[in-house]
Amino acid sequence: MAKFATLTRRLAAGAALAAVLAFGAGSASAQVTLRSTDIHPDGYPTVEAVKFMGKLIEQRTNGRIKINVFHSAQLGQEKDTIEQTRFGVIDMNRINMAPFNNLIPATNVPSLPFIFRSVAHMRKVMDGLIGDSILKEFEKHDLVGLAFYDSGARSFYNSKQPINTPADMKGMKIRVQQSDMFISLVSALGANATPMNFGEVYSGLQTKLIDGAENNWPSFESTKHFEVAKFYSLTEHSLSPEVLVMSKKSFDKLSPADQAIVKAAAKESVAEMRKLWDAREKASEAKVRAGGAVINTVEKQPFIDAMKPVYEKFVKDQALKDLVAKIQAEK
Ligand code: GTR
Repeated sequence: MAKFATLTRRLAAGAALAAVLAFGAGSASAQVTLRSTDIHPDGYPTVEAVKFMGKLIEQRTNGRIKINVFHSAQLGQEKDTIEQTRFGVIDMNRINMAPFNNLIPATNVPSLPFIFRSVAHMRKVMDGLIGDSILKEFEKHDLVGLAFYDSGARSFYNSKQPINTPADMKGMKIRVQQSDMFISLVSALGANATPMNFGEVYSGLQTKLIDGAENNWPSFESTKHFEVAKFYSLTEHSLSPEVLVMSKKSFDKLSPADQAIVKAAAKESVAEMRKLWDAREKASEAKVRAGGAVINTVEKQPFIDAMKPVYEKFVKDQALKDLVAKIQAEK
């Protein structure tokens, strides 16, 4: 109930703000400020990449179109912001693929455990025709897929002990994103999956409501989860990318020329994001190590072997099977 009230308040506040910033359709000189959401703090590579994209757009439209990035979950946690973006209350959303998994079946594929052999493989796939075909899927859901950003590799961390084999995870309560695929992934390893908003994980770990979670170096560091769950085990089980989407409602209000500017700027921000990402991964790793995190590598094969039921459950229809096969065939 309290949650619903908060959401309603947020939606109302969002709608009011959107009305103030609303932009007129078709008028070439109208000033447009696009509201973009991100749960990460200011300075995080995803936040900076969207700001960079905003600068490109501002230059190319002589200041007519701007992006205002609301970082640190000011507009809500990821799951809630999806609906708001579909309704056009939020114009743009930088978000992980996982919260889309239940809504858009194709988004499960790049989130699948061990689907990519390396970051280079992931980048090649997401930059090419396969990535474009996944971006297209968003259009069926009132969204325009603009670009994919890196999210590194997600690994498990917990407050109890290093994880070396799936057996070490037996019975552990592990927070996951709100995605049935991630629930299944964690269950297949013998742990108990607890879907939870990103913003609630620190206190969940601190109060022992959960034993652990999974994420990349920069998120493990920026959230300070390493302070309350120091064992970080390099399972690197998912390279589930970030995605930048725009509300179809907001996109349709732009002229075709401005739409092209937005699309091009989004794609150009990818290289900038990767530069920032690569540097941040190293800096974050150094920070958590210095902060007392205990890191171990793992032999991945037993984890890979345990993922069979996940593939069986989430790669059922032929279109998704083809998608998986195409990704695996990409050199
Ligand atoms: C981060 C990702 C966020 C969010 C978060 C989470 O790596 O950038 O978009 O998905 O993980 O675990 O909720």
